[in-house]
Amino acid sequence: MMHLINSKVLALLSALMLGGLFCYIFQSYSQQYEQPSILHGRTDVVTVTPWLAPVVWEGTFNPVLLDSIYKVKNITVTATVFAVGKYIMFLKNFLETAEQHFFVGFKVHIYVFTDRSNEVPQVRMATGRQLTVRSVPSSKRWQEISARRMELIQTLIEEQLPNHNDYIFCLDVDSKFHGRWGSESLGALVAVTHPGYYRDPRSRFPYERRPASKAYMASGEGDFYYCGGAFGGLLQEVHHLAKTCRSNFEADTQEGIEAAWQEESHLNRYMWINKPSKVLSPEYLWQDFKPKNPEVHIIRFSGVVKNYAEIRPNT
Ligand code: UD2
Repeated sequence: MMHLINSKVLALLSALMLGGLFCYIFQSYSQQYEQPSILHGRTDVVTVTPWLAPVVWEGTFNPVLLDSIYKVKNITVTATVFAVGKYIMFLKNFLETAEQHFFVGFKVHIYVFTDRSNEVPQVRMATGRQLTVRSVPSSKRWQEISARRMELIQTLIEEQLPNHNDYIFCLDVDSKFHGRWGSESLGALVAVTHPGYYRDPRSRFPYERRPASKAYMASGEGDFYYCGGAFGGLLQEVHHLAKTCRSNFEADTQEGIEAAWQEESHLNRYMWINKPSKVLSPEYLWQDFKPKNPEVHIIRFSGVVKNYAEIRPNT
């Protein structure tokens, strides 16, 4: 009798275990996630541009689903960051927070461009993530440091990054990650709307307004005002962007012109002509000194407060 009960209990337990195993396998392979809707979603913000590029806001995407799409593609995400002169002081925070939030679980390669290689902090990086330090000359003008980035990004892509199916993001160093920045941001050409201007009419955007400049934007032109501090996309697209902005910047220099916001002005002209295929909301580059607006549910990356007079080589 006892023997019979034992075997019944055993059979029941085995059935339960098998059932659990089946559910687990079924769930992992069937990729179950919340049903998408074309009727319900965020209504307080615009989530698509008039040229039908997504505008990425919290609540418009499923991170687990997106990661599973890009994981199988085995992509590498490169990030460039410049830390010239005293800006090296921002690098530790940038790198440490990137470890916590920037493409976690993906292959990431960060290139640091600096004139102070010996001051690059040691930051522990997870498996699959690496850092390369590149030496660049110092400069007496911050405008030049900021603007020369396009040239160095162009050369990096030409010389070091032959796999054109991969992605790159070019980021300001005086910033920190606070929340996820991941596969939802991937696209052919990606721009971030500037936190200071996204509520303004285009007449207030600080575009370059002199017709003699190659960054010129006439009144009535322009979609958004984009940040110079974060942009990216497929390597071949960003290569074209960097090459064009660099060549326009140099043509301006020949004429004795420096655009109002250096390479940011050229980037804005470029994005007006070559519409970004994905637009990132100001969640992707906020500014620490700005209080959070209600439509911003999460700040993912933000510029730290800095004393320009103290850190720039010139004023
Ligand atoms: C804005 C843009 C910046 C750039 C600049 C115009 C944002 C958030 N920032 O910021 O990307 O377009 O206007 O030129 O959109 N740098 C050094 N050493 C220096 C000076 C600059 O390494 O001495 C590098 C560093 O990576 C820094 C970047 O250049 O993050 C931009 O310089 P910035 O942060 O001083 O420019 P800012 O705040 O005016």
